[in-house]
Amino acid sequence: MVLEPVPGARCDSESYYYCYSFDRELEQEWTWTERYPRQPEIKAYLDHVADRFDLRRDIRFSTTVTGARADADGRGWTVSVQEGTDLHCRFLVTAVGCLSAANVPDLPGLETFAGRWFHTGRWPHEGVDVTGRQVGVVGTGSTGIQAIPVLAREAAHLTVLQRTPNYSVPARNGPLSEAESRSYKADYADIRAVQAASANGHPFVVNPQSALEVDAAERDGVYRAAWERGGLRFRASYRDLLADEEANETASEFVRDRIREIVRDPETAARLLPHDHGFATKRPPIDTGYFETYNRDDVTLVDVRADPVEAVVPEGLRLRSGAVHELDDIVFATGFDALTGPLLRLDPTGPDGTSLRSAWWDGPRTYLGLAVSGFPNLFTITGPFSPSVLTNMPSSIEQHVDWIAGCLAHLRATGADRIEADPGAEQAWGEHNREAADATLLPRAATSWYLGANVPGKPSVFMPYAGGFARYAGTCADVARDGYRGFRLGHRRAVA
Ligand code: NA7
Repeated sequence: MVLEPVPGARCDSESYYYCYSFDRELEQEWTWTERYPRQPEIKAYLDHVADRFDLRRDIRFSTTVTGARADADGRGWTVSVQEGTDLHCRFLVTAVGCLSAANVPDLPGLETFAGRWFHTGRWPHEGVDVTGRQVGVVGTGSTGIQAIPVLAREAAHLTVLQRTPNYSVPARNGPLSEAESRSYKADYADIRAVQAASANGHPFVVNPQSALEVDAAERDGVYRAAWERGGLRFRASYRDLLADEEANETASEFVRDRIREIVRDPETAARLLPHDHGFATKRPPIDTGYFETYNRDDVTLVDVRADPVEAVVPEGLRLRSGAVHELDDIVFATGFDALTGPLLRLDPTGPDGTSLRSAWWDGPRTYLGLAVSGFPNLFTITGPFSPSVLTNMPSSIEQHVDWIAGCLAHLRATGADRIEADPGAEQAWGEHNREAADATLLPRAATSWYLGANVPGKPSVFMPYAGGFARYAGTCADVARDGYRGFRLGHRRAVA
């Protein structure tokens, strides 16, 4: 069977809120078919939105931006594209995504591999057939965990090369009934209000209790119910799961117990037990039959923390010990150069000739994750130090788009043609980010891509804003209300 798109890939927010909220009619007319849809359904939705709001006439498709440089007076940008001539604009808004720069391990010998290799972030549009093949998967993050059960069913044999054992909670995916669709459509006003007031842009309330203020039996009941319900809501079982190590350990151990229960071979189960970080301190995956897959005879789990992948050889992957895993196909589910990667690959240049890459040599600096000092008239949707990947992404994207649109309207109304983040405001925002992250357990997960740890040589900086979505959106609104506090606005002087 041709696996298209990426095997098993689903969004991990539920469909009824992994969508736009700006139009009440749009909410009512679109009906999702599954709790967690596949890429083709999400694409069909986006096509529908593009047509419904007549957006295509403003989009140039199949256009690769190769660079952007600010005008010397900081009042405009020249954007270079691979196809055609340069473009000029007054304001440049990047929407390059947080997880779009594929992280392919820099392994010697990749070009000598006799089989096929793929990165999940660059899966061929026409799909891939792995029927009857020896397949290796490198990586057990959200993507690997979703792909592994599907690849195992199709391949002759699947070898999973795991560096860091991960937690996962069942997604409990399934079709949405007519009654469920009617119910969420009827409740949209309330759903959106809960999302707006939440820490993560999800429409559920975090249990205000501490995991430590109830006895073990009650806690077990709460976790079991959350496990059965499935999805990211498990994380909302208690308010302190991401703030207190002891509280977190109760959830971590609950998931470890489920792994011990599901996986029949005790050695494999032991290898799958997460031990170096707490539940949800790295991005928490949700899955469909992930741990169960290790009960198959045609699946092998290899620990590449103890014995790392050292090279690609024509026959497959060679580990440091010299062991070679013979493979027909290698699937790198090795994640992304997150948050900063897509912006640094664009590498805009400011009015004084400074590139973003040199300005961020030791890590990102932004004001609100929306703007960068030294780069006037540039806005970065879901940039570093905004809540972005810690939230339901559509919520964060809409909040940024609305804020930027409001800012542009303000500039136009007041005759300003230049806006730049103040370096002092940017520095204070960076410090606030560090404090917000340090108030949680999130920076303690040493191998987290939130910290850039998955990309060799990347500066270790906790990149998403951990202070919560509602609080962040409130701050952005206050900044605008205070006349764009922390920004320098410029008006073109009248020519005498
Ligand atoms: P992730 O979550 O970054 O996972 C990547 C996985 O690949 C993770 O298990 C890594 O281990 C592993 N990895 C990366 N490089 C290597 C090398 N060189 N050798 C062995 N293993 C390696 O990416 P995903 O695509 O799964 O998910 C990204 C996000 O997309 C997801 O969270 C959703 O928000 C959507 P590590 O843990 O670093 O030891």
